[in-house]
Amino acid sequence: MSRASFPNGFHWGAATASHQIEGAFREDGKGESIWDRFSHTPGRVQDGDTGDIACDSYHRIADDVALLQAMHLDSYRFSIAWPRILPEGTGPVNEAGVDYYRRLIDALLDAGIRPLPTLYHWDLPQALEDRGGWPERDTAGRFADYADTCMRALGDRVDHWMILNEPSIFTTMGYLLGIHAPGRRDLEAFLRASHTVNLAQAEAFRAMKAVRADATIGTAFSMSPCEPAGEAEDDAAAAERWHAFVNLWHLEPALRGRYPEAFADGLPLDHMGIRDGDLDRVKAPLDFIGINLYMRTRVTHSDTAGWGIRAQPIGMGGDEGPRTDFGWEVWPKALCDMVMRITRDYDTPVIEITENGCSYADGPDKDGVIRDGRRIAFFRGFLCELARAIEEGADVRGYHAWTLMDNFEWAAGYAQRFGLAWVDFDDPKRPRTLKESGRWYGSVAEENGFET
Ligand code: IFM
Repeated sequence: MSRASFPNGFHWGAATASHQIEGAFREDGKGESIWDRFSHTPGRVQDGDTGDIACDSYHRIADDVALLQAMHLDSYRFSIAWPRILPEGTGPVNEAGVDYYRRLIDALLDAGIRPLPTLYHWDLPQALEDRGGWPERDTAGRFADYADTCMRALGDRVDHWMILNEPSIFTTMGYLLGIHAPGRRDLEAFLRASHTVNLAQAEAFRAMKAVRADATIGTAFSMSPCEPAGEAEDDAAAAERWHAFVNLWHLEPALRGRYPEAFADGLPLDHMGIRDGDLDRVKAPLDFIGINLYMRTRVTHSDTAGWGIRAQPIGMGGDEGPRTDFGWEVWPKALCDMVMRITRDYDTPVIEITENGCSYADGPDKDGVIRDGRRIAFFRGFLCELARAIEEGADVRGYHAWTLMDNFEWAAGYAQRFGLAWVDFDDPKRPRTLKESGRWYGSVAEENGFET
């Protein structure tokens, strides 16, 4: 028997996001977000589900902290709802909203848990979407003002911050494919949004460092190792372009002040609204790279696909591993491959795994026990691969399971359960019960590793 072990001081955590857990969607002065508007629009979210109550975390700080403690976790990644702090996206600060996060952070600190807030996990104030949303360049400045507000309000008690969650996902799903809020399908809007988001990331970074130069600041990037689907050379080239587009589009500008070569015939710079000096403006020497990873991606060359990228991802992962209830292939090696690629290509940066997890619907049996062995197998596999990457030289400082408890899974509503704890959405008190996977993960955190 051997052991998957992790460095001393390694952070074990869980992740959530404001709109997915908080509820209280119009309480204490909170403004409307694009997800409030989107989920209240019939036909947008499965079963007509909304985040109006979600896990009711706005009223259940103690329950959430107790769950983290029960699993011996020492890091909690949550997000701050921009419209709770600035209801109109700009203008006067809503002190009640700030107070909620102060109480949450203080409860975490009292429990010896590191708060790791993300400034933007997809709940743009609707008022800003009404003024053009992310495709509108001005949104970058509004975001930097919001970042400055958060750092001034909470920087006395939070050392580690994340700017964005999965910029490539929220711009693609929200502005190109229309599957997520605000539900637009417009290539030009998407291209402009992706550049505004890169400006926003860098301007927020500078605004935050101006308030607290010693803060540790990163972003959580959605990543997936891209493999050629076939033997042909053009599949290999297509996989590299897709890698540039899905994994590096928001990282390379920050770290190197340039866009990666994702488009077969050159970058659509004019369509992105890039102005002179912008490639300097998008630079932000992030203190760490957050990696959110769920699966690998297989890619084939296609002359017509990918809006000029000429690459077509196939399916949800490959077709060798088992599938989660969401249909995503379980392929643990993807984590080691991705971490090592970033380690090699960016000179061994500090990395945190900011999300990794799986959706399985397993619920309480007749004794009330949630036997989700498939989730344990998932975490076992991925954590073994993470230990391998660390052994091979990657500088990984922490791991955050997605997610602390079942919650609002965006367009899938409550139909997909990713939690380490089961939430009873039929009960107004939203009771949480640790699943078997939560117990297992807790033992890993307590022992900083596990027997394989
Ligand atoms: O629930 C999401 C999360 O908000 C962002 N990353 C992927 C998760 C699972 O789909």
